[in-house]
Amino acid sequence: MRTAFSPHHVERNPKTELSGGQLVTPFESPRRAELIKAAIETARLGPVLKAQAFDLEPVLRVHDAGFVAFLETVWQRWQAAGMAGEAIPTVFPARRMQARPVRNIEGQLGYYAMAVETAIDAGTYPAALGAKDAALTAAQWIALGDRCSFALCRPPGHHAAFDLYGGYCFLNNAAIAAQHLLDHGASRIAVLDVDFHHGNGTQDIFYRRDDVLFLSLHGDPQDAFPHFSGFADETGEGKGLGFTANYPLPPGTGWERWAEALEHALARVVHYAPDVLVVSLGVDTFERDPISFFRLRHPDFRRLGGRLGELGTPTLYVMEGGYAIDDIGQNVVAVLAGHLDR
Ligand code: Q9C
Ligand code: ZN
Repeated sequence: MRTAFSPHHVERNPKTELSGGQLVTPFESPRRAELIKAAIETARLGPVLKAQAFDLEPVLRVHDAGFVAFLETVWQRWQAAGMAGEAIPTVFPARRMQARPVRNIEGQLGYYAMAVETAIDAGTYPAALGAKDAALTAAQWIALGDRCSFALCRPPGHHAAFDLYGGYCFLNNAAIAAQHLLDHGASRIAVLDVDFHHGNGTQDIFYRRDDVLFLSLHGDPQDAFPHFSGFADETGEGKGLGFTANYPLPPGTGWERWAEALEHALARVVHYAPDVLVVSLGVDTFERDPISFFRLRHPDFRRLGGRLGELGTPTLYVMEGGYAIDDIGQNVVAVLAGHLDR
């Protein structure tokens, strides 16, 4: 199995995340990707290769052009406005206000943000471009016949919607890859999101479509971020009705209950018979994750990979969350090794 990786990820290294009313060192750190890369190499799962550079065309298939232009220019404009710290919004188009991308940079930050924990720094955009390159490179390998590949993306992507960033995400790597596969021969893609958090961005992008089946297992939005997306009654719209499935689960959920939801989701995948399965792989379901509340244990990640490998569908794994730094490499390797049955 090949892994695609972009060294540009290190360029995103913000000093701040708003958490519990304090500016703390971000949970989503450069070390995460380096530890995963090292664990894959140590486990000899296959080569870790530098991502190929793609242009913006595949990005603009799923994201708003104004949003991408905002990401491209926000840091320079924030600095030009004389702001001393990292770029964080302060005001939002809340209920009954005008949701318009006004010219002022603070106004634009509020317009394009879905959450404020995620500060933007000088290297955020180049890192986000590198993550999308990793996703597209690993997708290309699947299009050319690989049975399984891994996009070691950082920053993650699944909270990034058509025209929204937040939840540590800027470009939706999994959605960009899924659309690229559809544009290069696939007719149906299933995206299975096993990150602890609901993949609101991926859901948003494909909500009205029947060529992407989106399934997500996650902490109940009553209790967990992103709080306003991921309820069981969100099932798609228009011709996409029935092509979104959400499995919100309560605090303390362990393997038994989680695997029950997984089996429901996998039955839907098998019935849909996708050409490719894209897995939004977060390992923040781990029992010691610092910001999440599921209780999956290390061996459960191997079970997950094994179960996905049994489907026999070409599978693209796309890295999302996971913040238990001491265990992140081993947990990701467990999923991939389980899939490869080695
Ligand atoms: N007090 C991903 O896993 N806020 N994003 C958490 C904790 C943001 C997670 C609040 C969580 C974002 C890709
Ligand atoms: Zn997550």
